[in-house]
Amino acid sequence: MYDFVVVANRLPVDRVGERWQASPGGLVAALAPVLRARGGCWVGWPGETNTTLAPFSTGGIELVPVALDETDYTDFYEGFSNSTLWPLYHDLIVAPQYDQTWWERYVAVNERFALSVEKQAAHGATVWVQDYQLQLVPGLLRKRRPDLKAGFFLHIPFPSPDLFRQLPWREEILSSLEACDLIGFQRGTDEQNFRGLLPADASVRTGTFPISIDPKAITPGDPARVREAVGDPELLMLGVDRMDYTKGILQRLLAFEQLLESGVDATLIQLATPSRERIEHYRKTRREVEAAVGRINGRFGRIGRPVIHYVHHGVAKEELGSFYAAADIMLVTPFKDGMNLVAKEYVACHPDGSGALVLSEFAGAAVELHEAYLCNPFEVDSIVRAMHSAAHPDPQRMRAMYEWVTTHDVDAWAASFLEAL
Ligand code: GDG
Repeated sequence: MYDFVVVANRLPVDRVGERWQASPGGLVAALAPVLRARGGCWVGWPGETNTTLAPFSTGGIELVPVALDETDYTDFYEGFSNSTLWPLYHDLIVAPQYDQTWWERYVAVNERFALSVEKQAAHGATVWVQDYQLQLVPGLLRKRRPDLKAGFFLHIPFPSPDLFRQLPWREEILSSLEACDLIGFQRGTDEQNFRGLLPADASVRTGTFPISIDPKAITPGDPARVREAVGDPELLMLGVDRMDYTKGILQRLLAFEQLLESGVDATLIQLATPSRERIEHYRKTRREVEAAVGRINGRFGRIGRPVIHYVHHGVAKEELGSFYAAADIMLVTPFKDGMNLVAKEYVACHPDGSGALVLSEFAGAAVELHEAYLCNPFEVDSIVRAMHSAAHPDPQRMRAMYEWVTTHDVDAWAASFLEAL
C-alpha cells in the first residue's frame, strides 16, 4: 500500500523487445522525476492491449499496470478520449463524435482504474489523477474511499462552457470532477471556463498550475553536428511535435514556404512523432503534412539539399537537445495547446541568449513566455511576420525566458499542486 498514488492513462514505459524503456510524451516528461523524488506508485496502462502484467518497477518507479483489451483501446482510448474529448477540449479543430458505446467503455475503463487505485492506496493516501482520459476516477474514489485525498490535473485546455455543454454526458463528468479536493488547470482561462459551469456557491477548489519541464534532463548535446548534417544553413528552423491536428504543422509549413518565396535563405527540420495513427483525422493530417513537405522541397530544394528535413519517427531525448540547441528559430504554432513543453525545452537549451521562439498565442506557454515572437496560427501571414522578427532576435528576450523556465520547473509545478492539495 502506498501513501501517494499517481494515476494516468499510460504508464511511463514502452516495451522494447524484452525490456521496458521510458516513453516520450508530455505527461511522462513532467511526472517521472516527481514520482522518483517522492516515492509512491504509478497506476496506468502499459501500452499493449490484451497483456496482463504484475506490478513491476523501472527507473526507480513502482508501476501498477491496468489491462486494456482491444475494444477498450478502440472505444475508450481512440474513441471517447481522442475522438470525443480531445477535439471538444481543443475547441473543435475537428468535429467531436458523440457515441453512446464509446461512453459506456469510458465509464467501464475509468471504473477499472479506480479499482486498481483503491487496492494500492493506503488509508488517507493522496491520489493524483491525471488528464482527460480519467475524469470519472475522482467521483468513483469519493464514493468508495472517502478517506482518500483526490487531486486532478487537466493537461489539455478546458473549453468554454458553451462548447462543454455539447457533451451528452456533461453532468456525469462535472459531478465527478466536483468530488475532487483540488482541480488544477494549465491556464487561468481553463479554470474560469470550468468555473463557468458551476453554481456561484460551488465549493470545489480549483487552481492554475502551469506545467513545466526538468531543465536538467534536457542538454544541448552536439549542435554543430546537426547543423553540419543539414549543410550548415544560414538560418535553421525547427519544429518538434506529435503528428496531431492541434499542432498546426501544415500552417507552419505554408508559412515557411512563403518565407522562402520572399527570398529568405532558410532550412527547416521538422520532427513529427507518430501519434494515434488509426484515427482518420490523424492520418489526414499526416497526408497533408507530407504532401506539403514534398511540394516545398520540390519547389525550393536542390539535389542533396532539401529545404525541409522531415522525420516521422521518435528520436532519442539526448538527440533532441542537439536539435534544440542547433536551431536559430523554434516554431511552435498549435491552434490550441494546454501548455506545450517543447517550447520550454527549447528555451532551456539556450542559456546564452541565442535563438528565438516563434510561439502561438493559443499555447498555454504563451501566458508565461511573452518574450517569444507570438503569432496567430490561424493566419499564415502572422506566422511569417513572427518568423521575420525572429530572424533578428533580441538576446534579452531569450535570456528572460531562460531565467523563467529554469526557475519555474516541473518540481516547482508538482510541489505547488501537492502543497495546495
Ligand atoms: C500534452 C498537452 C502539455 C516529442 N517528440 C519526441 C519527444 N517528444 C517529447 C517532447 C516533449 C513531449 O514529447 C511533448 O509534450 P508537449 O507538451 O509538447 O505536447 P503533448 O504531447 O500534446 O502533451 C500539452 C503536456 O501534455 C504536458 O502537460 O504541455 O499541451 O497536449 O517533452 O520533448 N521525446 C523524444 N523523442 C521524440 O521524438 N524523446
